[in-house]
Amino acid sequence: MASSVEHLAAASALAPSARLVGTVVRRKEDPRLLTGRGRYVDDVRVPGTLSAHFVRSEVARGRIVGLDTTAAKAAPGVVAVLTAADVNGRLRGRMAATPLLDMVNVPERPLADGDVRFVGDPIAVVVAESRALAEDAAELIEIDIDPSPAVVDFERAAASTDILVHEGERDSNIFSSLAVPPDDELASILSSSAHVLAETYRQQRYHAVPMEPRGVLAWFDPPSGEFRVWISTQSPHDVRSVTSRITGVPETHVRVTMGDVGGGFGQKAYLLRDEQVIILVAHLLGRPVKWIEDRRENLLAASSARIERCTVTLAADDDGRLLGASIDHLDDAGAYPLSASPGTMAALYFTGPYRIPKYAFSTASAWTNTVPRAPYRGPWQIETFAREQAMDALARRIGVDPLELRRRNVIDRGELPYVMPTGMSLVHVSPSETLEQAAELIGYDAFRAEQAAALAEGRLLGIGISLYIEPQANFGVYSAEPAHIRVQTNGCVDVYLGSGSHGQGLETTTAQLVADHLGVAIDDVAVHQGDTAQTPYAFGTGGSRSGPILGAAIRHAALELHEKAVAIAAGMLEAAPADIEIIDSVASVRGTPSRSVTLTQIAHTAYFAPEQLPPGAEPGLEVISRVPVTDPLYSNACHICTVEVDRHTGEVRILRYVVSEDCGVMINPAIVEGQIDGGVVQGIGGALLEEFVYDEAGNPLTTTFLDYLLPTAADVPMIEHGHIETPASSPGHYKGVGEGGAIGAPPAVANAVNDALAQIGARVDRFPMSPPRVLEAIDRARPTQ
Ligand code: MCN
Repeated sequence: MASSVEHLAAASALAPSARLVGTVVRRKEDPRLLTGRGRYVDDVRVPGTLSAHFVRSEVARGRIVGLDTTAAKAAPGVVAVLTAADVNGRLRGRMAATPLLDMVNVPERPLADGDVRFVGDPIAVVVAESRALAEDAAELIEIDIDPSPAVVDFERAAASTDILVHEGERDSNIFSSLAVPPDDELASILSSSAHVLAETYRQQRYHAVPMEPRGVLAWFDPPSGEFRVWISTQSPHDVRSVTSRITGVPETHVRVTMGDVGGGFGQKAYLLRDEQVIILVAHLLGRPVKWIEDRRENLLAASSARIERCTVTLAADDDGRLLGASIDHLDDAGAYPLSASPGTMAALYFTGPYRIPKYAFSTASAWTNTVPRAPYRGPWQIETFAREQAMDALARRIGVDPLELRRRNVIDRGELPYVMPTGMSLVHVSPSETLEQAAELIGYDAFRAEQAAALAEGRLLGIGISLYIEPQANFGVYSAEPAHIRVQTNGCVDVYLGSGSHGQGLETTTAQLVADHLGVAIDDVAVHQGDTAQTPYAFGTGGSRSGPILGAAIRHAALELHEKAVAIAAGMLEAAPADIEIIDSVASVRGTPSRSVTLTQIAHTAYFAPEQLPPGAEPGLEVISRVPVTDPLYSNACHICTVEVDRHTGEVRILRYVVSEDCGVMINPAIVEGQIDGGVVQGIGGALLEEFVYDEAGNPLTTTFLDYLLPTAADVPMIEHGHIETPASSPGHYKGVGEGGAIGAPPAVANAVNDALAQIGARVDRFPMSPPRVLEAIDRARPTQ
């Protein structure tokens, strides 16, 4: 991948001994994962395991008037057929994730009880000797549902009082709402400025689609009282807490292991409803029960995201300088969301990289008779999606180039800390530098000339920019991550992480940090993650926090151990600690390499000869660190892409895609770029291909990959990278990068497509921008003869 690095102040941010941090180190986990030696949930074998299969509603809304499981119960190999009557009464506590207990007010019920509320709502679970037998028996269950009109459209749901998703339990379809209305000054700015743009942007429903669907193997063993759970998750420790809470089994008796995870993208951040059913069923049966979601189920019943509407009002003066803004945001929560709306984050960060002095917002979230919403990579990204398209629309309105409009409004480094109108203080960001770097990398001005020449030949080329700030969640439980490092008695190093990788390459970046800051060879570092019996408590991986927050803890723990090892070595070598250096697990007196001891000898002393330790030193060589990172943490980036739109077929081809990213000090630039690329590909899918469609009655129409279209290698160009490294104030100065690609890409692509189409007076405002929609827009713009 092309790459351009501008180190602003990074050098001073690195440890003096840094050799691996900041360099491309090949991923330690790849030989295992690429040769099929990963261990996913379905690879776990426990003797006597039963298979579970869900029977789900085929109706979006209605009363269950008949449910006969007799024939299924008598089918070969069937151990149990369970419905709400068997399972729901066993629920001992709240189903919402622990940090969200105060934010989720959805009725919590494991299986549909009396009525169904979306297609895919689990009604019964068949447990049998094998998956095939469970699926066969499921066919024998007779379900009679008396359907009633469903509310599928979230904008209608928000206003509806005649159809309530949770009728009898909630008196409206509003899941949550928050507003800070405009004051008189802003109201006047928004009505009487030289340029006022008011436009509504709608995003379609699309899904996380992890390569490994959800899966859980739960085993409650009554004689021992032990509960084992193997699960594909982003937060094993919270799975443990929720398992304990819903079953009443003491948390000390619950052990959760996550193994390798084939992608989560937010869908696996919180324990979802059907996974909790499996845990309850395993508790009830006292036998190991496995459920591996199939692809159709994952599309139909796991979770959706991104289905949102945002009306943006932007006011600017004659020169295009932004004076004020307001947004009115609404999203679709689906029927049973177990997580909060991302609307508040979207509203708080809407002004993003621009100088916007006055701002107001309203945001709400509505229940609908559809699959529940869960977080998805950059859950709040509607703010970038709407703002960046609005910036292009405003530029067209004013008659300036979109790059120029951004240049006039982007926050410069000299203005930092910049207090956003919502009160948050932007620090350590570089929006204008990333804008300029991306414009240079793509050759913005040259492209404009190429575009004009192409138009003369009848070809439609376009260029699109998207600029954003990516906040990292670092409040409450999210502000600290633990790292436990143990130098073993033979000098090898084990690192135990409370969170775990589901594709982010944490084994590698963790080992890099430990190798550098402790002074050991990277191959001597083993990283363990995702087992609650081994690792310290952490909420889990999400919010792009492994780099900044876990990184700070790993670094701190390694430095603490380094200091102790130096003190022990100094005693052993009869030298001053200041003269000791540790490189590749050998401590020596600086300038006299022959005076040295190995880390093995140091560890031996630490564990086996405590009487030889320096005064006051504790025996052993291990540390657990949690470094709270509470200062604001923001990454930022600029995406620019170029496209060609085929005016005859409506097809969009991405020609080039450039990302200039600032995630502070990069621990591993290859992993950083891989994270960006993965996110960009998902964002391209969102802009051009992916959509989960319901008909008006709430029937899903896209439950296979034949009709739910994912981007393939042929749809994506090589992504080119530029980096700006503005150190954060946190230890190590790392900022997160995992979500940005998926945030920036949809509006960059949309702006490029509409930049191409603007040349013939056309505009697409429905997503994904599929060929028929592009053709329709071109047709609409064609002058009638
Ligand atoms: N990193 C780095 N230098 C930095 C920052 C990060 O080298 N300055 C490295 C980190 O050490 C880590 C990786 O980059 O190895 C990502 O770090 P970070 O940005 O902190 O993100 P998290 O590890 O916390 O991952 C969460 C984020 C989210 S929220 C989703 S959703 C997501 C994602 O990352 N889902 C993913 N990336 C994913 N990648 C894969 N392959 N699969 C998913 O499900």
